Amino acid sequence: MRIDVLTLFPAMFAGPLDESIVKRAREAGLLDLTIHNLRDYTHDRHRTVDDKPFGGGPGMLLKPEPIFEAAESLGRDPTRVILLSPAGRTFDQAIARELAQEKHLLLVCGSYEGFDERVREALADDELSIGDYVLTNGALPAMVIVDAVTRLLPGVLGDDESSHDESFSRGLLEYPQYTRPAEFRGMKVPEVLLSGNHAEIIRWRTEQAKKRTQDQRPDMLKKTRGNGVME
Ligand code: 9D3
Repeated sequence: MRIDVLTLFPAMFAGPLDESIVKRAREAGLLDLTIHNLRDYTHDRHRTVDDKPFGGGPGMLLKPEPIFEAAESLGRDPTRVILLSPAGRTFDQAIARELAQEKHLLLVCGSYEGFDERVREALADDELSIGDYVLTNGALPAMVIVDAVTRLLPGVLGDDESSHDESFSRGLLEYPQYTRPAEFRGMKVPEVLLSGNHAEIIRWRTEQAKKRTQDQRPDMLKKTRGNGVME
């Protein structure tokens, strides 16, 4: 899969996408990721990317020309152009699975300044937020989306890592887990896990997962169709 990211803050991307699973995916040629500086698509001396809103009002807006020019100069058409903004629909695992099917994404990061509406009208296929809190710009959201989508690409995770996602536990929070030692500072691992009784262990884990989900994320139980599979 190819992902292009358009941002005013390319330096923010150094680090998170050069580590761990995303690094491995890039090295294996499974992910072709390029970060582009929006300012590189301006032509004036001051490399202007923003301007005042027509009709007045506070703040500035991202000008349409550099964004359109960047999108057009990326060559082979992206299969999905996605704006990142607090006004988008909320990114979730179902959207991550959908995006992982695409050949080529273009992620356009917003900033405190919004987009000129013509970018939405004539360029974007989609507009995503990563949640209801205010960030300074769309760079972290872009990294979040690249990370979530990359681990779903075929061949990126080992069999061990990926089969877990398909297991019965999907749609529920993780059950409590323990490793050695069986007793640590007086805290004991639940007896059932040491019992070797597999049916009993599965029952215990399911019950614990449901309890924890009810407690921490009752909204997740409403979202499933009773089969524990996340939509
Ligand atoms: C005055 C209205 N503000 C919206 C709540 C303006 C505004 C604030 C912050 C516009 C852009 C931003 C910068 N944030 C993003 O570009 C952004 C974002 C976010 O702030 N939270 C969650 N997801 C995202 S995706 C892009």
